[in-house]
Amino acid sequence: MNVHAPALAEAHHLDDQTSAFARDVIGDLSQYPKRLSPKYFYDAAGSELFEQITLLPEYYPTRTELAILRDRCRAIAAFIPTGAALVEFGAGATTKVRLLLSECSLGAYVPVDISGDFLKLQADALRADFPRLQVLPVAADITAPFELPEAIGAMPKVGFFPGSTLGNFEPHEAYAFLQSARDILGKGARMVIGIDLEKDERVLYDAYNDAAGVTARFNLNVLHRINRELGGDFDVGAFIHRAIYNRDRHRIEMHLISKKALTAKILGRNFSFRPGESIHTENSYKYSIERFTALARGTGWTLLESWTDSARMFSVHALVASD
Ligand code: AVI
Repeated sequence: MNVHAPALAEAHHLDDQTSAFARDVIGDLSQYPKRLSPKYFYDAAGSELFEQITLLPEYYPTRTELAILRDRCRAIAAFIPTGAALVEFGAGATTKVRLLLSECSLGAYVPVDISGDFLKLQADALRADFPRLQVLPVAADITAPFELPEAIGAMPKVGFFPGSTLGNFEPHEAYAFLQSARDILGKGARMVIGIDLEKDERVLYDAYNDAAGVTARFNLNVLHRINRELGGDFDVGAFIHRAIYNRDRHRIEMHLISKKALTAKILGRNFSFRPGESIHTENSYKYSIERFTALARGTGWTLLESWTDSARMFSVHALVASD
C-alpha cells in the first residue's frame, strides 16, 4: 500500500515522530505476512517493561553481560586509550557504562539516543556521579549517519554497543550499522560490542517466554501503543504472544497471534486478521563467535579480543577498525 505520510499527518494532526510511526504501522500491517518494527516497543510503558525483562530469572543476557563487564573491566579498560571519547550507541540505562567509567580515564562520554529527554536525564545523573567527566549527549537515530560533537575531534574514538541490540537488526542492517559506526568514529576507531550467543534452544525459548508473562506484555504493548497514539481500536485481548526459536535462521522470532477473525481500524483504515494470523514483531539473532567475527571482518573491523562468561552464554568483543 502506498502510504502518504504528509497527507496522513495533516489529516490527523500528527507530529513528526507520530506520523513516522503511523506511516510504518500502516505500511507494515499492509504486508503479507504482517509485521511491526521492534523499534516501536520502546515508548515509556515498553521501556519500563523491558527494564523488568532484564531482571527476569529466565532472561540471562543482561545479567550475564553485566558480569562479563564487571569481571573483565580491567582488560576492557586497557583496550580504551587514555583520553578517548567513548561513544555509546543507543544509550539506555547507564548501568553498563558506569562499570567502565570507574576503570577508564576518558576524555568524554558521548551517549547517542533517539530519545533526547531520556538522554538528558541520564547525562545529568552521570555528571552528578562523575563530576570530572565531560558528558556530551547526541540526540540521533543510531541506524542513520550522525555528527559527533566538535569537542571530541582530536580524541581517540571508541564505540560502545552493549546489550546485543545488534541481534535485533536483520543481517543486512547489522552489516550496514557496523560499516556506518566505523565511518562515524573515523580512522583508528575502536569498538566494544556485546553479542548474545547461540545456545541450548530451551534456554533461548524460556528467555522469551518467561513464566511471569512480562515478555508477553512487552510484545502486546505495541498494540496498546497503536491504540493510544494512533487512535487504533485493536482488541488487544484477542492476541497472544508467541516466541519461537528459528534454528535455520539462528533467531528468536516474536509474533502476536490473533485468536479469532477480527478487524482493527487505524487512522481510518481497516486491517483484517484471520484466526491464527501472525504479526511478526521482532527477531533476535544469536551469533556464534565465528559468525560474528566474519560479519565484523566484512565491515572493516578486526577482532582483537573476545570475552565470554564460563557457560559461553554471552560475549563482549574488542574491535579495531582495519586500515
Ligand atoms: C533489546 N534486545 C536486545 C532484546 C532482545 O533480547 O532481543 C529485546 C527483547 N525482546 C524480548 N525480550 C527482550
